[in-house]
Parts: sequence; C-alpha cells; structure tokens
Amino acid sequence: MPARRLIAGALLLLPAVSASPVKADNHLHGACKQLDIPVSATVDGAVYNIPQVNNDIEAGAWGIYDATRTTPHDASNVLKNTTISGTWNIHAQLCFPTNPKAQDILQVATHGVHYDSRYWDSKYLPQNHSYVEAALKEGYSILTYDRLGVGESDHPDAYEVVQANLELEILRQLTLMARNGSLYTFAEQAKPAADAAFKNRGQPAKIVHIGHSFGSVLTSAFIATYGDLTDGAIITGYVYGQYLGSAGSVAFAVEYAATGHPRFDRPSGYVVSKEIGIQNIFFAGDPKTAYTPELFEYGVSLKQPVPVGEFASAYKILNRPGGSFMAPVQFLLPEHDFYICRGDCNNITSVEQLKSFYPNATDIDLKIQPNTGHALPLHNNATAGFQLSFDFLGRHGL
Ligand SMILES: *[C@@H]1O[C@H](CO)[C@@H](O)[C@H](O)[C@H]1NC(C)=O
Ligand SMILES: *[C@@H]1O[C@H](CO)[C@@H](O)[C@H](O)[C@H]1NC(C)=O
Ligand SMILES: *[C@@H]1O[C@H](CO)[C@@H](O)[C@H](O)[C@H]1NC(C)=O
Ligand SMILES: *[C@@H]1O[C@H](CO)[C@@H](O)[C@H](O)[C@H]1NC(C)=O
Ligand SMILES: *[C@@H]1O[C@H](CO)[C@@H](O)[C@H](O)[C@H]1NC(C)=O
Ligand SMILES: CC(=O)N[C@H]1CO[C@H](CO)[C@@H](O)[C@@H]1O
Repeated sequence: MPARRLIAGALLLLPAVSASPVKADNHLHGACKQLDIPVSATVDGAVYNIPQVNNDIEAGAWGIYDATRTTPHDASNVLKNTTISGTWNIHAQLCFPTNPKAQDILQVATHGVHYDSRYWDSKYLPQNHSYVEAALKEGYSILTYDRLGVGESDHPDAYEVVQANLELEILRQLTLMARNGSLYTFAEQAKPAADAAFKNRGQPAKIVHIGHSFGSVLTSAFIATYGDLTDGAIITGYVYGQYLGSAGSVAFAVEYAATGHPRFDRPSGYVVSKEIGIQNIFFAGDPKTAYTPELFEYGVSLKQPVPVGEFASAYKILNRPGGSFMAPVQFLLPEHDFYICRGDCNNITSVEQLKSFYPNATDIDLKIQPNTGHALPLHNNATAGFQLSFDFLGRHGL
C-alpha cells in the first residue's frame, strides 16, 4: 500500500503534537468520546395507512402524498395500534469542557430531520460554526446523539418502528442515564478508557435540553411531559403555528435513500433530500451575506435519510402543553426559516402565546437570529446566535 506509506511518511514530518497519555478525540475547548449506547424502550406505536417507498418515483410520490391537503396526520390514519419494544444502539458524543463552569451543567442536544448529530458540531470552521465548540468554550458539558434511524444509530423499520413516541422515550432514557450517573460511567469505560477527563465524573449537577427542528419538537414535548427531568431548555428552529410545515414535504425534494446520491445503507421507507431540498429547508436569508458557498456545500455533505413513519406519527407529540415544566425556556428562531415560518419568523409568535404551552415556566424568552435560515450553525454570525442562548441560561444560573 504505497499510498498509505506515503501518508504515514508525511505524518512523521509533522511535529509531535503531544506525548501525553491516551486522550479522547480532542476538540478546541474540551475532550470528547464517541459512544454506542444500548437504549431499551417500550412505547405505544401504530401501523399507519401510508404508502410504501421502494424507489425514486415512490419517494417523490410520498412527498406529494404527505403534502396533499386531505392527507390525515392524526389518529384517523391508524390501521392498528401496536406496542414498540426493543433495545437499540444510539450513537452519541459526550464532551467535557477544558474550563468548566463552577458546577457541571450538561446540555443534551437533539438534532432534527435530514441531519444527524454532526449538525451541532461543524468540522468546517469549528470555531465559527460548531455549537459543541461554543458550548465547551462557555464551560458546558454536552451530549449530542444520532436519533434512532439516523447516522450511526440503528436504522430499524421506517414505517412501524421509528416513530415519534419512541424517540421521545429514547430522549427520556438518555436523560435518566445522565441523571443517575450511568451515562458518565459508561463514557468513562468507553475507549480510550484511560482518558483523565472522563474519570470519576459522578453525574451532572444540572441538565439543559436543547433541540433543533424535529429535535425541538421532541425537546418541547419532553419538557412539557417530564418537566422534573430538566433544568432548562433551548428550542431552536421550531415553533408551533399555522405556518409550521406549510411548505410541505415536496420542498424536501427527496429520492430513495438506498439508491440516492450518495447511496445510503437503508431499508424500505427511508428517503433523502437532493441538494435543492437541503437548500429549501436549511439555507435562507440574503444569499450574498447569510451564508457562503462553502457552508452550503458542507450543509449538503451532512444530509441524512428520513424514515417516513416519523411524519405519520409526529402528531402524537406535536403541540403538547405541559404544566410540569417549572424552569426557563428560550425559543430561538432563524429570521428566514422557510419550513417553520414560511420564510419570515418575525412576529410569528409571542411570549404570551408560548406561555399557554408552559404556564409554570419561570421565564420564557423569544429571540430571532437575523439573516439566517433553518440551519442556524451553518450561517454567518452563528456564534452570536449561540451566545443569545448562553446569555439566557447564564441569567438563570445555568
Ligand atoms: C388506537 O388507540 C387509540 C387510543 O387508545 C384509539 O382511540 C383508536 O381508536 C385506536 N385505533 C385503532 C385503529 O384501533
Ligand atoms: C471566525 O471567527 C473568528 C473569531 O473567532 C473571526 O475572527 C473570523 O473572522 C471568523 N471567520 C469567518 C470565516 O467567519
Ligand atoms: C439509570 O437509568 C437508566 C435509564 O433508565 C437505567 O437503565 C439504569 O438501570 C439506571 N442505573 C442506575 C444505577 O440506577
Ligand atoms: C401548573 O400550572 C397549572 C395552571 O396554573 C396548575 O393547575 C398546576 O397545578 C401547576 N403545576 C403543575 C405541576 O402542573
Ligand atoms: C449577529 O447576531 C447578533 C445576535 O442575534 C445580532 O445582534 C447581530 O446584529 C448580528 N449581526 C449581523 C451582521 O447580522
Ligand atoms: C407587532 C410586532 O410585534 N411587530 C414586530 C415585528 O417584528 C419586528 C422585527 O422583529 C419588530 O421590530 C416589530 O416590533
């Protein structure tokens, strides 16, 4: 393998970075480990009356079906109620900051549809576009994970397994593991086992939940349902309202994932956006100033397939109010979010309206990040947007 030897030879010419003992995958502002966590869950599921998708034509037809004005997105589309039960591998990344806050505050971040956990941790100009780096710099610990069906997590049946209830329960199980210390113990034992940053961590003092898009649907339902399991929340790129999803699934411009460009190792029912679909959903604002061609290209490279059962089952957790949430929550909306606000989030909601969802929240904040589309970290000025959330949390001792 001459090529490999050449690379190895070139590496030898680099100055030795460090002779220190085993180190986890280092970030600029902390140490991270990649984890594969077995998560068990049992929830109510359903068999829905939705079309099968096994090729490109059926993928396009699914988009039209899903966006058709008379297509039901509720219980009337259930053919049969089921129980979904099993243990799935959830791929995650846990990071501890180099300069932590006085108490360990863990952020648990849930990504949306069409992306995986890399959404939070851009490798392109990470100091400007990685939320993980910004959180670590601010002194937070942070857990990001690939939702079920996405990235390096398991990819089970797209119709009858990957459903909203199950994903909510997986978020609850991960949170319980963090609260009782088993997450940190699991991470300590994961390779490289000798990393000092992961030794004897106990458990976090506080947990903040942050979501983006469908991850915010999950996070907002989570805090409404299990208010006692969270100390604060940041809801980005999502607010319930008449324009939510009104652009419709045709805007995703999907093809069949198993034969897509690139191809994904996915079974029946997984669809993936073409480049124009990624632009429609994630990139907006003035194209001269809001983002660069490099950011767009990077955003396209992160794309991930979507299981169609997620759309049929989302109604089960959408728009869920909850009095048990007695903590602060911030809604951070990209000004020109196309899928959530049909391109203009100004005045789309109000603190008053949000209070009806969380009547016992200690504080509700609503912020708009200017000249930005749905993928907040992948636009210019992203770090100033991150700071809005850190400032809000900081005001509440988080
Ligand atoms: C499924 O369960 C719900 C809630 O219990 C019930 O209202 C509905 O009628 C059931 N649907 C079917 C098709 O059995
Ligand atoms: C990235 O952020 C640094 C400050 O951390 C700034 O000086 C630089 O201009 C930014 N670069 C880009 C391309 O946005
Ligand atoms: C911690 O919580 C997880 C998730 O619910 C559970 O599986 C585990 O048994 C718990 N561990 C301890 C030590 O309580
Ligand atoms: C939350 O607020 C509602 C309405 O004000 C109240 O009835 C309820 O007892 C409060 N507490 C919880 C835990 O729901
Ligand atoms: C960058 O974002 C911050 C925080 O939202 C905002 O105050 C500022 O005006 C933005 N700058 C530009 C050039 O959009
Ligand atoms: C009536 C109202 O709330 N108007 C607001 C709409 O949004 C712009 C930009 O965020 C504000 O400046 C207005 O006050």
